[in-house]
Amino acid sequence: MRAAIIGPPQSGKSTLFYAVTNLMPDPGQMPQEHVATVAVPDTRIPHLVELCQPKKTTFANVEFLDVPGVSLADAHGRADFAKYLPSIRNCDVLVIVVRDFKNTSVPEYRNRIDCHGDLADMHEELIFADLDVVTTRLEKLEKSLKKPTKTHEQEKKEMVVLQRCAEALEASKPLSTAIASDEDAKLIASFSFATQKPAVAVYNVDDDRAAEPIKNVPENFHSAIPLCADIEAQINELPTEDRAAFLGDIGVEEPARDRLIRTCYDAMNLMSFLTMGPDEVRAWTIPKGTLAVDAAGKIHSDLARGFIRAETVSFADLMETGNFKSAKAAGKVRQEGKTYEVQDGDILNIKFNV
Ligand SMILES: Nc1nc2c(ncn2[C@@H]2O[C@H](COP(=O)(O)OP(=O)(O)O)[C@@H](O)[C@H]2O)c(=O)[nH]1
Ligand SMILES: [Mg+2]
Repeated sequence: MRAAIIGPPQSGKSTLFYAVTNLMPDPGQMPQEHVATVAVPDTRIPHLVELCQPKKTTFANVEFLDVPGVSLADAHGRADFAKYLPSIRNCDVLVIVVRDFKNTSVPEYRNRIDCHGDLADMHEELIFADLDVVTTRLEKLEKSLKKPTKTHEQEKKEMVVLQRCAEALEASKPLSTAIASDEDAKLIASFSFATQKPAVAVYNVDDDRAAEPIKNVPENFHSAIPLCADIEAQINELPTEDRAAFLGDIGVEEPARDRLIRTCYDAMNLMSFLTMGPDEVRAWTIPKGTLAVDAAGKIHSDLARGFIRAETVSFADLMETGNFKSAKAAGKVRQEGKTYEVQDGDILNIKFNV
C-alpha cells in the first residue's frame, strides 16, 4: 500500500511525514518528493515472536510519499500540481493535510485558516485533473468508434463507463461514485484516477485539540483525523519508553503514525493475516473478503496453484490456548478450504502440493 501525503503549502505535510517515517526531508533542498517505507504496527506480532522465536520477523509495509505543497490560488501553482499528479496517481490512498494550528512564524495559506475550504479546493483540483483525462479519452474513443476495429466492443463499454464518470465529475462528485461494478473498475483501472482513491483528511491542529475528534467528516472523504504533527514529530527524538507519557500529556493514546496507518488501511478495506514458524513470523496485507486460496497466492503462487487446505487458528484462540499444539488439541485449529474468507488476525498454515 502506498499513501500520498498532499495538501496546501505549510500545512505540516513534511512534519507529518517525518513523524510517521522518521525520515527528515533534507532542509534547504528544492521542493521534491520523498518516499519512505514503514512497518504497519501490529500488536499481535510480538506475541507470535515470543511463541516461535523465529529467525526473522516481517511486518506488513506501507509506503508514504511526501508531495511538496502547491498553491492552488494561481496558474503557476496549479501547473506545479499537475507535475506531481503521476506520482499521486501511483498511490492507493490520499492523505490530505490541512492547517488548523496557530503559529505566527508560519505564513497562512491564502491568509486564513479554513480547513473545510482547503479540503474542498484540493478535492476540486483532483476532480479537474480526472475530468481532463476522462474528456481527452472520450474524444479519442469517439473518433476510434467511427472506424470498425477489433476492440470496438471493449471500447464501447469503456465509453459508457467514462461517460458516467464525466457526469459525476462535472457534478463535483468523485469518480468512485460512478463505478458500479468490478467490471467497470477493470475497464478504467489503467488510468488510476485520483478521485477513485479513498481520501483521508488530516487536520493538523494545536496540541490542546489533538484529542478532540473531528465532528463532521467532510464530504467525499472516507474519514477525518486530528493530530498535532509538530508534537508527533518531537516524539521521534525521545527514548521509546518516554513517548507514551509525552503523548498522554496532550490526551493522545495512540501515536499519529499508528492512527494514520490504521485509518488508511480502513479506508482501503485492507486487513492482515499472519504466518508463523521457526523461520519467520510475518504479517501479510490483503483486502477484506479475500479467499484462502488468494491469501495463499500472496505468499507464493505455488501455494495457490497446489492449494490443499489452510490450517487456520484465530489469534485470540491461539492466545487463549497458549500455543499451536494446545490450540489443535482444543479443536481450535480449523481445516479451511479454498473459498474460506480469511479474517483479520487469522494465522494460516497453507498445505499445498505442486
Ligand atoms: N505550531 C505548529 N507548527 C507546525 C505544526 N506542523 C508544522 N508546523 C510548522 O509549519 C511549518 C511548515 O511545516 P511543513 O511540515 O514543512 O509543511 P509542508 O509545507 O506542508 O510540508 C514548519 O515551520 C513547521 O514547523 C503544528 O502542528 N503546530
Ligand atoms: Mg513539505
